[in-house]
This record gives sequence, structure tokens and C-alpha cells, in this order.
Amino acid sequence: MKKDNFTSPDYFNMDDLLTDEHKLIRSATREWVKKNISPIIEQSCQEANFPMNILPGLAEIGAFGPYIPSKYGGAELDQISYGIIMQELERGDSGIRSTASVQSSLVMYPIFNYGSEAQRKKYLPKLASGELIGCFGLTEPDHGSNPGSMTTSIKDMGDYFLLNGSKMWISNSPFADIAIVWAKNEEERIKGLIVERGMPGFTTPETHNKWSLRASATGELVFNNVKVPKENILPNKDGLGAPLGCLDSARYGIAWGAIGAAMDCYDTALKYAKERIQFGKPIASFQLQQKKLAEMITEITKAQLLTFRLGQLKNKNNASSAQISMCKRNNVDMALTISRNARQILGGMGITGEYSIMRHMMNLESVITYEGTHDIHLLITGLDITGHNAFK
Ligand code: TGC
Ligand code: FAD
Repeated sequence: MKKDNFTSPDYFNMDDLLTDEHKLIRSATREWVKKNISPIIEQSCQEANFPMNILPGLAEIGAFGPYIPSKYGGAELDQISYGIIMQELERGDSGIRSTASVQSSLVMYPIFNYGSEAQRKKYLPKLASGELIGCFGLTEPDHGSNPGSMTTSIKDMGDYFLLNGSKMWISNSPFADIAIVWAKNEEERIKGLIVERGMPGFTTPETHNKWSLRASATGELVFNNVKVPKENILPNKDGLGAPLGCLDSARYGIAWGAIGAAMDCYDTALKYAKERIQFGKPIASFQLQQKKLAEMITEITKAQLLTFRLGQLKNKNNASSAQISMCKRNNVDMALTISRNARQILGGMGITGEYSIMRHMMNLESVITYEGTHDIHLLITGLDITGHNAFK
């Protein structure tokens, strides 16, 4: 792996819109990534191994629950700060950003927003410090894009719930201490539960043979007559809107994260194109390569503007789910297209682990699928602008 000399593009002076605190958070996260992720990530991916030893560092830079109030251990930052942290982490690797996204938006968010005060006090400080790691179980083997049809169930047994069923494709499941699990009760209403590792009947088999997100651990959640204490149910919201509310927060973070991956590919390709000599000239001097690079910086800039505006709306609690969908869809597609073009600029070198581009490209194939596929987000926009539901 080459030394990480990343410099971020800022073609429309976006920095003018950031506060000093935003810039400080960005430089701290970027330095942390250069020191702790860039030197090890290629090997982690090659070995399909999540680097567990980075968890305390992620907690220290405030990547676990950045917007959670400090009284529960969070950093109490605004939504743009959260986005910047996700951008910088995904600049390093989507799998590292995934771990922070899941912990913040899919585990801490529901406990903070839907949990009891006792649940907040019990779990949030330990999740913020990385003492506990969580995962989020919504997807099932037969219910991915359509989670409302889930079959995982809870049965009221008087002093506990009996949980049965299984979840699939769950980030962090193989090592998570707790899982936020979505299951239907006897009235077919979706409820959220906090399931703890060690509860009899609860297992988390790992999913192997992934070509994407290899530095992120993915697995199943299997529930075989698990007795879940009643105090572990999230009392303050139920129905499909509850998990979808968490997804809004995570999708927002992914929108920022994808810009990080795109910037890394662009920066690498631009530097390479200026240095690589063919036919006696740098390849950056050929029109075809300039077209690729010019389109990349245009698309990154458009995404930066869209996403910053979304962050302003989020800060005012005024971003709609459809706006978040549009931004997640646009930015991940943008990043994937840029990674493919950047890889071509590097020629044969682009397929090696000497450079980060192919790793980003493979990762982004998951990012364009999870948290709602590219198609699903298009249909969300379609529904929003026409009023016609084309899902069913
Ligand atoms: P629908 O009838 O439209 O809605 C059911 C209820 O939910 C409400 N709602 C939302 N609430 C909050 N946020 C949103 N984004 C919402 N979208 C809908 C809606 O108002 C309704 O409320 P109520 O009170 O009337 O009941 O539901 P549907 O069954 O037709 O499905 C809609 C659809 C397809 C958009 C939705 O199910 C969907 O988004 N599907 C995609 C599934 C998905 O994104 N799964 C992600 C799993 S987690 C993951 O991938 C983590 S990866 C993490 C990582 O590693 O980074
Ligand atoms: P399907 O829903 O079967 O979709 C297959 C194809 O059909 C897609 O192209 C889709 O766009 C299309 N399609 C589906 N419905 C329609 C329709 N109505 N109209 C048109 N086209 C349609 N889930 C979690 O709960 N927690 C996690 O932590 C998590 N982490 C993940 C990590 C990884 C690496 C991956 C790959 C997935 C993860 N997921 C997680 C699951 C992810 O959210 C789902 O894979 C995703 O929602 C899509 O579901 P599916 O794979 O079952 O695809």
C-alpha cells in the first residue's frame, strides 16, 4: 500500500460553508484514518477480516453516536459533523464507515429515540465508548426490499417474549454484543427489541465468501425460542415506520460516506494521470482522460452541494425521507461510476491492491444495495413526485 497522501477536492469552495468546528472534526478524522486505517485496510480486506482493534479509536474520535446528547455519552454534534465523520471514514473504507453507521444510526438512534430512559442509561454510554458493539436486524432471507412482510415473531409469555425467526445480511452480527431486532407480535405489529449475546437460543453465524465489504463482518441472527425480558422491548415507537426512521438516519450518513469514497478515487486517479507517461506525455494531457477526470470533479461537486443542503435540512429536522433517498441514491451511483472510471485511468495498476480504487469499487456494490437498493430509492422518488406507488 502506498503512503496515504490524500487531498480532498473542493472545487466550489465548500469549506466556506463549514464552521471551524466542522473543519476541526474533519481534520481529526482524516488524520485518524491516515494513521489507523490506510496502513492496514488492504490486508484486512485481502484476509476478509474486520480489524477489531480499531473500535476504541473509532469511539475516541466520536464516530459512535456523534449526534447523541453528551449526557448519554454522545459527542452532541450537529448533523453536518456526523456527515463529515462518515465521509472521512468511507474515504478510508466503506466497511469501516458501515461499522460506525450501524452503531450510531441503527443501534444508538433507536435506543435514544424509541427506548425507555432506563434503556438509554443502560446502553448508550457503553455504545458511545465502544465497550458494547451493536447490530441491526431487519432483513430476512425472504424479505429484503419488503421488510413489512417479515416473519420473525415474538409471543407474549407473561413475564417475557419468546422470539423466533432469523435475519440475514447483518453488518457486525458476528461480534456484536447486542442486536436491535425487528419482529412481529401476535397482532402483526412490528416491534423493536434489544437482544443480548448470550441469551440462550440466539446465534450469529458469519457470512463468508463476499467479494465486497471484506473488512466488514456480516452474518445472520438466528432466534430459536429466545426468551427476551419484557424490559428489552423499545416502548416508544412501533410499526414499520420505526425501523424506517433509523434507516433515514443511516442513509443520510451513507450519502456523505459515498462522497468520501468518490473523492479518494478521484484524487488517486488525478495524481496517477499526472505522473504516468505514455507516448512521451503524461496521460493527463490526453483529452479522453481529461473527460473522465473533469466529469468526476463535476459529479463530486454536485453531490457535495446536494448533501450539504440535506445536512442543513437535517439540522432543522426538516429533511424528508424522499430527499434522503434521492441523495443516497445519487451519491452512491456517482461514487460507483467514478470508481469504475478511475480504475480505467490506472490501467492494469488499477486492479491491484497497491491502490484503493478497486477496493472502493467492490465495496460500493454493497453500498448501492444495502439501506434500500438503487431501484427502491428511485421508486421512493417516483412515489413522492407522482403520488402513485409503483412498489406493488
Ligand atoms: P409503507 O406502507 O410505504 O410505509 C410503512 C410505514 O412506514 C412509514 N415510512 C417511513 N417512516 C420513516 N422513514 C421512512 N423512510 C419511511 N418510509 C415509510 C410510512 O409512513 C408508514 O407509516 P404508517 O404509520 O402509515 O404505518 O411501507 P412499504 O411496506 O410499502 O415499504 C416501503 C419501502 C419499500 C420504501 C421500504 O420498505 C423500504 O425502504 N425498503 C428497503 C428496505 C431497506 O432499506 N432495508 C435496509 C435494511 S438495514 C441495512 O441495509 C443496513 S446496512 C448498514 C451498513 O452496514 O451500513
Ligand atoms: P431483494 O429485495 O430481493 O431485491 C432484488 C432485486 O429486486 C433488487 O435489484 C431490487 O432493487 C429489486 N426489487 C425488489 N423489489 C422491487 C420492486 N418493488 N420494484 C422493482 N424492483 C424491485 N440488512 C439489515 O437489516 N441489517 C444490516 O446490517 C445489513 N447489512 C448488510 C450488509 C451487506 C454487505 C449487504 C449486502 C446487505 C446488508 N443488509 C442489511 C441487507 C440489505 O439491506 C438488503 O440486501 C437490501 O435491502 C436488498 O434486499 P435483498 O438483498 O433481499 O434484495
